[in-house]
Amino acid sequence: MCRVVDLRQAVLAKNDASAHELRAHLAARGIAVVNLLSSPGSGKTALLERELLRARERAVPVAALSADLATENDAVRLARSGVPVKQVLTDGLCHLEAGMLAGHLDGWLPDDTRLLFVENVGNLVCPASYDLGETLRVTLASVTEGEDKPLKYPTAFGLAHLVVVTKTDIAEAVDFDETAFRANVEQVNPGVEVVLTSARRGQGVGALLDRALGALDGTPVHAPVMAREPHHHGHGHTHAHPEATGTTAHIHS
Ligand SMILES: Nc1nc2c(ncn2[C@@H]2O[C@H](COP(=O)(O)OP(=O)(O)OP(=O)(O)O)[C@@H](O)[C@H]2O)c(=O)[nH]1
Ligand SMILES: [Mg+2]
Repeated sequence: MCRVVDLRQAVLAKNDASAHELRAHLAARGIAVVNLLSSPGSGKTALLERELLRARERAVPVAALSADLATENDAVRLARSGVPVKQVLTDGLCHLEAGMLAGHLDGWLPDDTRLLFVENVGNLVCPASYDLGETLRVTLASVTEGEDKPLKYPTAFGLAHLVVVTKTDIAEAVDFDETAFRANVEQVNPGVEVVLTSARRGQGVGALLDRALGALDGTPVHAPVMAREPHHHGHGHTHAHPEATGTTAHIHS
């Protein structure tokens, strides 16, 4: 008899269970989580720095957690805003997992927090498959990355509740085609909102805060067509991370 165990699916199924638990825990505490996903250098930290300052101005209790493979650079930048900030080093892992996040929140996240911003490890592949129990999943792309990225990373853009374009202040210099980008986003995630931002110039700053507070107050969050499907052990499954299927590991016994 041959039993086939799909390791990747098992890992994702375990993460889904932790995410489910964390989502319920955060909901009970009245906390919304914003999970920020993008390739390295898209401007996650830069935009977040502005959003945290805006939150302070508006007296919204927020906190931020940043994940990277190495360095505390982002936490140092974010901490200048004066809000509680934590840096997580992932020890080589290219994404955050729900269980890890839950462990880091324990004993750190202040009781009065309403919004927690999580800056995921910079890449558009691994983090896309891991639910963190977030209320809002935001996928960012800078104008320098090319209009085709939503098509190349359909899971990251397809599961987003909100898509953010960054660095619009340099859009002209790199011939960014906004119409083409929007059309590509629409292909993988029909109806999702696309917000244009420039952390440099302040354009679009406050959009993340507004959408997250809206979600906390009951404004319906966009429902992506590419719904996250439950991950099961074993074969015969379908799942929503097509660009990563080539890395699936199997054990035959
Ligand atoms: N022109 C311009 N540059 C920006 C803007 N936002 C960020 N940058 C620059 O882009 C570079 C990367 O920005 P970060 O905020 O560190 O990007 P990140 O996505 O957090 O990067 P990782 O955490 O390493 O994945 C920096 O040199 C920023 O100064 C912007 O709105 N306009
Ligand atoms: Mg960063």
